[in-house]
Amino acid sequence: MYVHLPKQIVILNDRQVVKTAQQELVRGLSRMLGKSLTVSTSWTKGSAFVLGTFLEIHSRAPNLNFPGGLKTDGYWLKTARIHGSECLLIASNTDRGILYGVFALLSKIAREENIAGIGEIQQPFASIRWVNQWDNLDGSIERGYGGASVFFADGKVRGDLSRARQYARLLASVGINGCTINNVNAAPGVLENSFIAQVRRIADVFRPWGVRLSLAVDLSSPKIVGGLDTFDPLDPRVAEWWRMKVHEIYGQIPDFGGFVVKADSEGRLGPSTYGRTPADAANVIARALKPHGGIVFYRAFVYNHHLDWHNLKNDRAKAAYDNFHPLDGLFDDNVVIQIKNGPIDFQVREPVSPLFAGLHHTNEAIELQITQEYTGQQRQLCFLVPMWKEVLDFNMRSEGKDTPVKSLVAGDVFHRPTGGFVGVANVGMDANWLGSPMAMANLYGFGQLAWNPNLSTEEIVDEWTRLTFGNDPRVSKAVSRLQLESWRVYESYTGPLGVGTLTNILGNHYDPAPESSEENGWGQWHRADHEGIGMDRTVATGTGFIGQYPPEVQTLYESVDKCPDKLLLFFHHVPYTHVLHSGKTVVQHIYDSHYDGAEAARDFVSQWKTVEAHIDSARYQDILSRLEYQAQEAIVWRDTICQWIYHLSGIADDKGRIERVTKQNTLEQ
Ligand code: GCW
Repeated sequence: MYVHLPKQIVILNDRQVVKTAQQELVRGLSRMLGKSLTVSTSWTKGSAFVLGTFLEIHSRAPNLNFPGGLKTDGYWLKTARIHGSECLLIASNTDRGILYGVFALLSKIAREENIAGIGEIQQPFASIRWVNQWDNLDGSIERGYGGASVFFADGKVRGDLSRARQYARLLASVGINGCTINNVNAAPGVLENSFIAQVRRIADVFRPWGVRLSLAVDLSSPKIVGGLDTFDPLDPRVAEWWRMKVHEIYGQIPDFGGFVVKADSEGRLGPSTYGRTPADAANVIARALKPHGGIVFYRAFVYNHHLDWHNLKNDRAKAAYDNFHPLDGLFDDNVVIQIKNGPIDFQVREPVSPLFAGLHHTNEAIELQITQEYTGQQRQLCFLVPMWKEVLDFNMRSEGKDTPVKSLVAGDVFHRPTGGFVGVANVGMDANWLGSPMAMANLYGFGQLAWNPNLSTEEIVDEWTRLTFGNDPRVSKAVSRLQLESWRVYESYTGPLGVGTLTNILGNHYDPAPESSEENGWGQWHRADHEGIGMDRTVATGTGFIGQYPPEVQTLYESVDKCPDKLLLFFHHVPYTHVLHSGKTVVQHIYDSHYDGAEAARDFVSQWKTVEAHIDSARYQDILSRLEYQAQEAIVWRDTICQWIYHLSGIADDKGRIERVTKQNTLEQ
């Protein structure tokens, strides 16, 4: 199919990222098609791949009709006759866009797509497409399940940064243009002069891939690192300290991206120490970054983890909106409020954060979690793109208009200068980056959605599957099906009906331990007792959280009758005998859901076995043993949660399954 492809590449400049693009094209075509291409910087006659900016190509081919008004980093793949020969143009307004265009072309070839006569324009939905890594300087990664840090070891930047370089390549291949390399629970030491010189080496390996580096910083750094007696954001000495520090960083890293700030959260110091607001804190840093083009990502994950659990009106879900909505309009234009998708914390199912509709004069970015902290930690299969799609497509009806979350975060609705997507990736040194080969679909999917949230889940999973396992339809169908079912299945045997993930929140966030959520100040409450289950977050009788949404969304959630079953227990406390829209009682739904989920997890094993003859045995065995393990874990989950509910409610399972398990356990004791 690709016999007529050009045999030479013409690059119209020799800037670093374009050189990377050229090298990728040479490498990709040689490995996939066995073609060897010549490279030239001057455009003579003959058929060629032509890599350049619109301006550069225009100056050589003025008669071509160029697409206008493309967003930054958008690209054009175009077959055109130039100087009498057929050429394939890979053009963009930026060098990074040219690189993305090359990756897109290679992806098409890998998936055996017909590219004859191609004429395709792609452009990113938003300018911010970043990942965060929660890497500690000792080389460990908070909530990382794919091995040690690719950046740090023993308190220093690694000597060998080849994996960091490959990571930048991986990120660029899915359109990601920024990476925060250290944990948001930031070690102040990253801002020591000696450390910045080390970080510079990481920025140097990112640069050829168009990935900007940023750092998570501790707000008390002016005191701890700078030796001042304060870190009050309104103190001029503090402002000057940030200004000088930023100046120093840009001296080493001229394309530095900016800072991520976690403050007044989970024990981190913050502006509240001095009675100041997040806006005061964000702005002092933003002003230091502004002349250099840097951004501050200020996280909205600010909440009190010592909430009084006796008080039924207390609600952690309200914290982000309560803290940030009143400050709307007070943040500088190079501040972005980074908001987790849900109001609690990356649970298997949450409604969207109402804060997305609560900021009209402030930039925002959505924070999604690629690393599967509460969703099986890469030991269990949980493909998160379907969840993210639901979140991004959710229509907030802000001011009574169509305002899906994706458009709010991109800044389109309220005409903000910037905005977008941040994914907590936490890849590590493991050969497959995330610990499990199947989990990489989440990183791929995050990149694809950040570029174009209008892609369908099916398209994304099909592309990933074929790029990863090849084009055999028997394999791609089976893998896609597993991925597509996995979130629903994981939810059904862990925490259905919006109750939360029910993991051990005081420990590993993995094993089932529903009681760990209650009777402590963390606020991940489900309020299950002998009468009923769920958090009453209504305006009428509950915490009032629902009142933070725009009116039409309030109407949807406030009434127990309208509230969708999948989120019922997030918003309402109901008796176990409450009848769902499905016609089942809550308690029976819980039992059935856990049994069906465990059954479906077992079925994953049989589905996987169908591909045995069609993929390499190493990956086949690896994934097989993971799925077998998951099937066991699903039974542990099923029995733990069902027995817990049975003991609380005293209501028997219609199908008599729980009583049998309980009896059997009693006999065994
Ligand atoms: O859910 C919590 C995680 C913490 C994390 C925190 C956050 C980096 O359990 O490990 O800290 O979220 O997002 O800041």
